[in-house]
Amino acid sequence: MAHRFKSDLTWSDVTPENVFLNRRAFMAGSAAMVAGGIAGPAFAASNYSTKEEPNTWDEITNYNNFYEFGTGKSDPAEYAGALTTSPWKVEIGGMVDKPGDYSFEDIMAAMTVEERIYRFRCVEAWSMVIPWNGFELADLLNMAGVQSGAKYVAFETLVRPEEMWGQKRNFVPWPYREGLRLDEAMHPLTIMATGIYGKDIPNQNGAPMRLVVPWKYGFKSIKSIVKITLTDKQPEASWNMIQPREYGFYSNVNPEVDHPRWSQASERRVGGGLLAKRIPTQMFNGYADEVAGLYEGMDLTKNF
Ligand SMILES: Nc1nc2c(c(=O)[nH]1)N[C@H]1C(S)=C(S)[C@@H](COP(=O)(O)O)O[C@H]1N2
Ligand SMILES: [Mo]
Repeated sequence: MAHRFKSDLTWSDVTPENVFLNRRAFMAGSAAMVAGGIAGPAFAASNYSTKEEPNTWDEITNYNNFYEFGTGKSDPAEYAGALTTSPWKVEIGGMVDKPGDYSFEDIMAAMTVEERIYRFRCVEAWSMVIPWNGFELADLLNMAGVQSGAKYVAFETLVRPEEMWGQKRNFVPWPYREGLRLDEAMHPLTIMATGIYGKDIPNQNGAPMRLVVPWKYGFKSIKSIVKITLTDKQPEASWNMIQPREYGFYSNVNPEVDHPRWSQASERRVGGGLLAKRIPTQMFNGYADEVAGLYEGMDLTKNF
């Protein structure tokens, strides 16, 4: 079992609510797995994790954006239970050596799952801290074999209006789609999340597998992915298609570039209460040391 990051801190160290896993049982379990050489999910914390206090399970799973289930913040929690997430397959295609349908089980058997506690900043100016479990997207792309001409990665969410009532309305041109430049997709901070707090990711958060790109506005982190395409052209991205003046292809978190209709200089941390003081938004959502180099020489007000 690969273990690429030294574990120094997990969510159970930084959260007051030790409700989902008993830490001692967890440690004993990992030790047994290592000793027995049993392959299983490893939730070692990585040195990419923030030490900020994570939001609670209830906050993370009841305040969501997932327009396939409605546009209200509590709609996904109310309606996403209708989505069948097993069996699940992801079609990986385009400029790859091994195109095809990959089952969720086969993907999970090949990937190393770890914990990443990331800040998450929605373009609407609310934010959370979320203890994801997931694997690096680079590992999945490498499994499919990225060909040398590929420059971008395109992602699509499933279309299944019988289970996703929002798709009977034109909230977004379906399927919800997003894209990354290949170097962004291959960056070690970019993960496919499959869990939260060590449990399977709930439907409302994008089961069984959703993208998390922590230095970009939340809408880039596309949920319930069924298609990944390697391409040499900049892919279509839903919010960029709807209103390109307001939602750029890059959509890197940037406190100095306001949304045309509101400031991006500060944010409301969910759970702080409505009267809580807003906190300053950080460049690249606090991940500048890791990712600013990807955008060297680019005018970030033009390439917003
Ligand atoms: N398929 C799909 N993915 C999506 C969305 C959506 O409506 N549909 N909303 C996006 C937005 S705007 C945000 S802020 C995040 C919210 O993720 P969360 O509900 O897990 O916090 O999901 C993103 N991914
Ligand atoms: Mo968002």
